[in-house]
Amino acid sequence: MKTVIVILGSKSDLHDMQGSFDTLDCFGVSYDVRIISAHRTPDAAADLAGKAAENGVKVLICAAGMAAHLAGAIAAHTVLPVIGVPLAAPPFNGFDSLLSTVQMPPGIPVAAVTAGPAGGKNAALLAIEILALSDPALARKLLDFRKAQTEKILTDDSDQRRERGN
Ligand code: RP5
Repeated sequence: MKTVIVILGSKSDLHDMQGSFDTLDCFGVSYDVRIISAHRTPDAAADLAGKAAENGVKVLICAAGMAAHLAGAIAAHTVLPVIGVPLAAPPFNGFDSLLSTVQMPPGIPVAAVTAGPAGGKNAALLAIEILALSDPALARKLLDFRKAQTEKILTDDSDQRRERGN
């Protein structure tokens, strides 16, 4: 078992979560991907979450759309940090999954990130930040990432100003 598990409510969520996989790969963080549904495979969800800590998992990322109870259902069975990614699906395009993910009752927290594919990337970064609390090499990679991100925006700004002549 790896330090991070990315759980998807459906195979149809794989594409939206590519940014999560790419980011974890980029930082060299090992992870497993599972397709487990809070509603359609509730026993598997409880089993995975209940055994995660003893299996060495440190953070769980849960991505789901519609009535997105996956992150909450996983959080109910573990005290490990759970990050929820609300994905967009018709007809409410993610507003439904946002509320289902973020509106946890007091006592069972879920760290809900951005709705949609950007949430996949942010969930991975948040998981990496949690792991970096006890991993100085990973913390340095995060600082390098932030620096490169800042430099890219500054370069984009100077490039576009030069192209526009201002
Ligand atoms: C959710 O329902 C899944 O996470 C997915 O976003 C949505 C639709 O699932 P499928 O019908 O594509 O399996 O549980």
